[in-house]
Amino acid sequence: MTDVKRIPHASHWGAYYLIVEDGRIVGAEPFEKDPSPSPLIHSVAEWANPRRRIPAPMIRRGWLADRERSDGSRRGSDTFVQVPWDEALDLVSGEIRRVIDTHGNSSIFAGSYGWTSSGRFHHAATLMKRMLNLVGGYTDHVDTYSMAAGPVILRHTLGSDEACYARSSTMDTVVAHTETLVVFGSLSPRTAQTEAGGLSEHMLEGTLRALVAKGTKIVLVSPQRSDLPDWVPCDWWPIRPNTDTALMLALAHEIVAAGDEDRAFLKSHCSGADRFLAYLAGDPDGTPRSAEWASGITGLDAEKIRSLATRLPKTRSMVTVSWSLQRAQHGEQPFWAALGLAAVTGQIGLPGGGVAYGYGSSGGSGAPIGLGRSPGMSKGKNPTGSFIPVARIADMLLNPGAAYTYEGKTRHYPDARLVYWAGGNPFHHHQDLNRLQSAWARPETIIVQDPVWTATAQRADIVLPVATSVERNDIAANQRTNRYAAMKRAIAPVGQARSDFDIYAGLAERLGVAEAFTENRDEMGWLRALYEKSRSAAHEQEGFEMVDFDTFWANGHALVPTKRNYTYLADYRAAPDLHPLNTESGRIVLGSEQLAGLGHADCGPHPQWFPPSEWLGAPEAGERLHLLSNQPEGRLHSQLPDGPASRQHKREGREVLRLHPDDAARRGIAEGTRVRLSTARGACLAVARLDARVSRGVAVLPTGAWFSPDAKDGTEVAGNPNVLTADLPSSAFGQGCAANTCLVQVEPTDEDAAGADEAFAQFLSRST
Ligand SMILES: Nc1nc2c(c(=O)[nH]1)N[C@H]1C(S)=C(S)[C@@H](COP(=O)(O)OP(=O)(O)OC[C@H]3O[C@@H](n4cnc5c(=O)[nH]c(N)nc54)[C@H](O)[C@@H]3O)O[C@H]1N2
Ligand SMILES: Nc1nc2c(c(=O)[nH]1)N[C@H]1C(S)=C(S)[C@@H](COP(=O)(O)OP(=O)(O)OC[C@H]3O[C@@H](n4cnc5c(=O)[nH]c(N)nc54)[C@H](O)[C@@H]3O)O[C@H]1N2
Ligand SMILES: [Mo]
Repeated sequence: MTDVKRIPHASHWGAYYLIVEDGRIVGAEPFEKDPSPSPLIHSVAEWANPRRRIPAPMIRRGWLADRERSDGSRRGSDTFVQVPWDEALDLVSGEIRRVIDTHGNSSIFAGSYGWTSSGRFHHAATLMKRMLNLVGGYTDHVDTYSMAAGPVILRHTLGSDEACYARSSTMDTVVAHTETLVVFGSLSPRTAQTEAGGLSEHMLEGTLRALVAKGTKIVLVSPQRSDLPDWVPCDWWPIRPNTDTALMLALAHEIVAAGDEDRAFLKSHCSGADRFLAYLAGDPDGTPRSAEWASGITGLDAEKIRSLATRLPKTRSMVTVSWSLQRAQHGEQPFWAALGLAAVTGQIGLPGGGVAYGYGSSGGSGAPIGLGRSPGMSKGKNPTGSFIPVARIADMLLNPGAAYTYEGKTRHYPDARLVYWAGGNPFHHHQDLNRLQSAWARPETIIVQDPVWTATAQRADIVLPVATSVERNDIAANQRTNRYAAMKRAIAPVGQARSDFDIYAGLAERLGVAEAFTENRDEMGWLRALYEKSRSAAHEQEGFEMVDFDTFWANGHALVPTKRNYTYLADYRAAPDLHPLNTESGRIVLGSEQLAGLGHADCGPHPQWFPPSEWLGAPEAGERLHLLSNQPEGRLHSQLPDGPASRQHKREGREVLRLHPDDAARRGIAEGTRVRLSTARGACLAVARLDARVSRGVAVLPTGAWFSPDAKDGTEVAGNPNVLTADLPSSAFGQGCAANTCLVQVEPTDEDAAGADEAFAQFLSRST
């Protein structure tokens, strides 16, 4: 008789049930309370497929022979030797010890950026940091690839970056109050289906339907009409990428020029407004930042800009800015300029008014606010205090000791000898991967802990195979969900895989800190303890009674307290002196003394338009297209590339490049043509799709293809945009990644290169 089980589980894309038949995952069913479940749940069974899994601990042959003196440039081409777990853990703990003793703790780079699984207990990077802090610490990273330039500038101008994450105004206030919603970037279930830690109810689609029903006026400012679902009527403004700041400045200028600005609000709630208004008026170069001025930069119609400027202060208006806008050179500016525009309308702190950052960028932004305390393991304290801005990894590896600036301070890169990565994929997430590849040859030792043979694991010295979330027990949670979800073990670990916790516990034992690391709890002991801590916090802080752990585990989910109908900065608006912001003036900063003092050429004392190094308005742009590498609809980044949700969006096993039919025709490209994309930094292949919802001059290639450079000429064959992008900082102030600033050559090709699947098969036969 077959044994069929329905096992509750969850991922960053939500809660669901795994249907398990005789120990095999045969399907997935959505969580019954999720109004818009993500199609990604049907890809989860792919974790069980051994094809991409790392079967056992593996050591690179050259490293095994020569250890820290091995030739790092062989990473990616050397073969691997399988070793028993005990030997692998001895080697890893030996390396940690050696590097601490010879070079100091800061020479261990364990920033380990990445999304890993949604489980809050087996969280790969947190557990690694917990272990390393017990032996003296490591070099960490700050900010994220998602968000760096934007939050950095907001910390200094709004006093906090929480408007971007846990504290943005809830979107129910937009439905109830907003009359004009201006979306810079996107507002789309494509990105909102995921949230770090997962959501058990996806609400954006319902919110959008409510806005449609109400007839709220929506202006979509984006190079892509598909950044808002087709069924949401809007006025589409196909802006040139990276020029939004100019439009925001012009809207502010026209409001001021018409005398419609809220003088009282600027005076009572802002500092440095004079500096900002003087710039709008034309200081210092005599160019007023008018609708005509912005029209020349953005490619938009000046009359339309002026009429929106008339409307914004006279209706309840909300400006929302996607996270993507600050993943660009000068990415600080659109976030700051949007704050300036909202301040000029005087609507900050009013329900449905002001500015929001990242509605829909992830499922939690704009969802009800979690009042509980999300369960999570403690990292402990890092005694080194050493860190780098997350996207400066290649700079750090290439230039140990070199000076750089960040948030107004001069700092120096540490001398990283050991790199330990768990739960992230830099050969997916970093820009200019060919440059990263050269930098990656530098460290003495690289350890990667992942379930699958990612491009990063392929380039490691020691590879530790991890059990995926479906092979262990955990809890999915975060500060924006209304329910914690049980992630129950559905199948036995594949091959010799072990859980992240078990791996670190084994290392902690070898490093003499086992008890401090495990606190004598096992997996289920920790889940119970973490859950009960959150449950008491809900009781003590909110008087909310969550069910006990056993009931939660039996049900598969538990409600947590949330707050709806929340307006960010309502308290500050009502009483600025009682609720001062954590800025230089205690007010919203529109003109910054700090930035004036720093004198950065690429981040000045007020929101400002700076032409990026690559954009369509540059005289040297020529025939190139502006490449946007957005989030893949059928995947989370590089994860589960063979699942049905991901496969559905590929052709020939490659990623699909979308471009306007006119741009395609001019290049002799038809639907389905194989194309070659190139910049001075690298080249990749993709398959063309013609799409009139993409603005002219723009090309869109989602992220997430497994980095697969062809052995002959290095052309990347799977369609990974990061061989094309530039590894430039947003500015000397924010140091964020600038993936969306990139001009590319696009041409048809009959290059008969291997596909991505063949490239992976070649790796396996060559290396293992
Ligand atoms: N060009 C361009 N590049 C970008 C972006 C862009 O817009 N354009 N976006 C950037 C952004 S916003 C982000 S957040 C990054 C994302 O970059 P990453 O977060 O690095 O991407 P993922 O593919 O999610 O990597 C997660 C890794 O964790 C592994 N994993 C899954 N579960 C477990 C587990 O339980 N334990 C362990 N140890 N490992 C596990 C997966 O196999 C995978 O290799 O990419 C950035 N890169
Ligand atoms: N399905 C899925 N969802 C995801 C993820 C995933 O991998 N898969 N990743 C998650 C993560 S880690 C993050 S950080 C968020 C990111 O969330 P976002 O940053 O909001 O997502 P993106 O898809 O990078 O960009 C959204 C849109 O911005 C537009 N855009 C790009 N540049 C510009 C510009 O200069 N001006 C204007 N006006 N528009 C521009 C593009 O048309 C793009 O489609 O998404 C999350 N959601
Ligand atoms: Mo992200």
